[in-house]
Amino acid sequence: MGYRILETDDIPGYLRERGHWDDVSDIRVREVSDGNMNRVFLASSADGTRSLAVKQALPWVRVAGPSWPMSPDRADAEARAYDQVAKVAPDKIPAIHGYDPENHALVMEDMSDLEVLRTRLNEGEPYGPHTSARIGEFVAQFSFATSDFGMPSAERKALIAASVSPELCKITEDVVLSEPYSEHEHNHWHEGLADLAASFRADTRLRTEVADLRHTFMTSAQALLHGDLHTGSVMVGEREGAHVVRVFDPEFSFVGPVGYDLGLYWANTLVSEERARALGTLSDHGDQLRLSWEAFETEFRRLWPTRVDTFFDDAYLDRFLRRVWTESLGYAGTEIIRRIIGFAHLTDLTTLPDPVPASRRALAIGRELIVRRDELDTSNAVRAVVQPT
Ligand code: SR1
Ligand code: MG
Repeated sequence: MGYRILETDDIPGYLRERGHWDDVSDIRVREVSDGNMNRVFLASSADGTRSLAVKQALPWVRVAGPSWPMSPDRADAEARAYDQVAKVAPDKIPAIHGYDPENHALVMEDMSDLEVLRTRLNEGEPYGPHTSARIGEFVAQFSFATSDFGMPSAERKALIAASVSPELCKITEDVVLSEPYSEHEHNHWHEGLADLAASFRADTRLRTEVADLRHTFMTSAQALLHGDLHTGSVMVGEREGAHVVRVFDPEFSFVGPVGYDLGLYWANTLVSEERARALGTLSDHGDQLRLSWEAFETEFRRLWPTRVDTFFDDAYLDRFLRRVWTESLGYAGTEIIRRIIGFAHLTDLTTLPDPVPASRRALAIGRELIVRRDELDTSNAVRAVVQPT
């Protein structure tokens, strides 16, 4: 039948065709699309006892419309990432009930009982004691398993070949790792930030450091990554008395530097901290970089004795983790900057009564993380950059 764009009314029939639901008369559907890229529908039974989510990639960037075409093959990358994570961290992703490559659609667990982490933080809630630890473990488990430490060489070469995602990587190379430092029609900013945007474009030291991070993004094939691990890609909540953390939306998944995933998460925690500081709701925000790193490092070291290639010795592990730390700081800086003067901004800042002071502070922090990443060797050193004097 070929690829067709699903509308709300198509979902009951689609779920029956795909073998997920027999009684179409029982299905109620609502569209809940929220991110920049795709459509999402929630289907539930009339009595509310059963529900599923359907996510479909459109042939364009959803928020831009058909003027920005984008292959829906990105859903293949998402399904592939979920397959890999399911082997090592199934408790940290939604249950996937099926992938339909013809329609680029995933049928998955309805997580509407949980809340997007960014939404919760924007409402003034704290992270709580477990969220960032689970994220650190997620990055460690996923990256270790898909690195040369956790996967036999030939299997990994096949994974690298299958996971090449040129179109989505190009988006990141452009909107995250170059456009914010050049004149580009995608860029926009609050008028109170125009001087900083101009100074970043003229900052040759900063541009060279970003070029280095960009080239590492393009060439370092350490592990399969989520690729867009911001606080809008994390759901949190309680189920049966337990704190639940689910990472979703890995459509930007590719084989790259592990620090890219940690760095994106760190950037978003640091921006959430600036929002909380501006609103006087600061709580545990300042602990999150440290907590996620400690959980990442602990889990990576716990997995290390299981490595398949033992030529990589313990001394190399220390060196590898140091490199991940340093690159994470650099990518955190690029994510902060692009979210303020690039294409896709963060509601953490845009919904502040006056976004300018917090955005200026965040931009300054982002620059520091990039240009001083080699010398910022502990979470306390990073704190000294972030903490107002
Ligand atoms: C055109 S896409 C802009 C951003 O939206 C996605 O969520 C990614 O973060 C991407 O960089
Ligand atoms: Mg997304």
